[in-house]
Amino acid sequence: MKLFFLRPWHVLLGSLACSIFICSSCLLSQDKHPVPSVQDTETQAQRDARMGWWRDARYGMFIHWGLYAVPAGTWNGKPTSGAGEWIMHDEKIPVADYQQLPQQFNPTEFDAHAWVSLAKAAGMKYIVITAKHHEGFAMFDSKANAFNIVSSTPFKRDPLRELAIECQKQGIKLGFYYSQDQDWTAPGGAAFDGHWDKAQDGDFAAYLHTKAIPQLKELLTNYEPYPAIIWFDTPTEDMTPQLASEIVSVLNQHPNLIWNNRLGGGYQGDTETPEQQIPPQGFPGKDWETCMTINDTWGFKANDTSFKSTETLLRNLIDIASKGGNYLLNVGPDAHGVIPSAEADRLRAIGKWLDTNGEAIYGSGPTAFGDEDGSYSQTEKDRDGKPLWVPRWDWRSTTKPGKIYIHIFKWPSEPFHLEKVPGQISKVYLLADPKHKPLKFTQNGSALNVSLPKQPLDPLATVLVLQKKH
Ligand code: FHN
Repeated sequence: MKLFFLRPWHVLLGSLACSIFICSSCLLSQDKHPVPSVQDTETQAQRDARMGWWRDARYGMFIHWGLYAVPAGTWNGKPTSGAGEWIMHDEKIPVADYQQLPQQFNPTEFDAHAWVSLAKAAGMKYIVITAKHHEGFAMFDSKANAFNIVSSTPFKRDPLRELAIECQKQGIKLGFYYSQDQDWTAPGGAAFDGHWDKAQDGDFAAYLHTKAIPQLKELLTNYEPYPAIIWFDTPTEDMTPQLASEIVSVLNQHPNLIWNNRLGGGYQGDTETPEQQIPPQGFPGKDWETCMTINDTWGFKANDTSFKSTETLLRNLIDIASKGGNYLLNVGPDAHGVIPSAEADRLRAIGKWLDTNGEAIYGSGPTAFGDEDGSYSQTEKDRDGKPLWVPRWDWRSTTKPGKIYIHIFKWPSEPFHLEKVPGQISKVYLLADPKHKPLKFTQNGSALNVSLPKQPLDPLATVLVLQKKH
């Protein structure tokens, strides 16, 4: 069996080295789909209406939470090197042993109100949580399979239901990640590099029919008005066009649903999903979302403290928005149900910036200045052996009708000079200035010079607004 993706530690090793998810959807054309998906048949206007809220959102919370939070990156006293949620695979833990973990999983500090409030305070507009990751453990009340949080833990509660209620109260969209293909505890579920326990052997189609599809139906019907998103992952060759089409028939019954490009079987889905990287020029004309860890793991690892700085995370959000994409930033709650404070603190700091500057992010369009500013390294190579693209981190731009936003990272010496400004500018001001006091500027054709104050209003990023003449 072959997987169409790279392993998490290809991503995690080597700072921001990239793992590009290579979607099997590239291999087949849409007209070969045994069952056409909503995406194949809808008009552009229907698609725009369906994707509208998601495009405006720009920023969401990914939550990887499952049984792997119990070992938290240590097995038999030994720290593991891979991502936390891959511990069963990496340590070749027998199914019977792994199935003992639910007895130790009692996350009594889980508080849906606190999690959703954190997402809101962070300025995030949607949440995508792992309903079932590759370990095969359902984090919801499933009648289809007893290996789930309600039936097999002392906790007995359904966190997805509690989150759905809370998300509705607080007006935030909720989506479910579902590992449809890899399932290491279900007979027949795929596993990267093959099975390590006889208990995993079985028929993939039978696994889909008895577990994955019934559970997807549960997720799609038991949490209304959610899920707004189904986030698939790691398709293998086992997911034939025929089998994928059975899933698509189910998805098609929920025509407002958004689902990503990782189902397999040749389906494109709605969104491109670069992982742990920001493509230099985005995906022009496509909906796309970079998913990324805050530290080096998706699922909680007690020893992983290599957290990205608030500055890096905020720059990533702005950079992604400037290329027309969304940022799905991951948190990994622990086995008590708590989102680590190092993660929460960073999210709140970004939320504070968004409180003032959100206008330049939410519902914004990509840069008005063409390709990202940067240059190819003379010495360093990217993963394809080509010269590494080194972006310049001076500023980024987003747009709205009648406005150009310049997010300045590196505060310039006066005057701030811009080339290739489209249109006539009538007013220039700083978004964080409550009075929006006009700044002095001169425009000569498409060249603009702006007199800025000596200091930035926010050292993380200060947004300059160029208002266009009507
Ligand atoms: O194997 C998973 C990994 O654990 C994590 O869920 C990420 C998130 O995009 N997806 C897979 C790797 O591509």
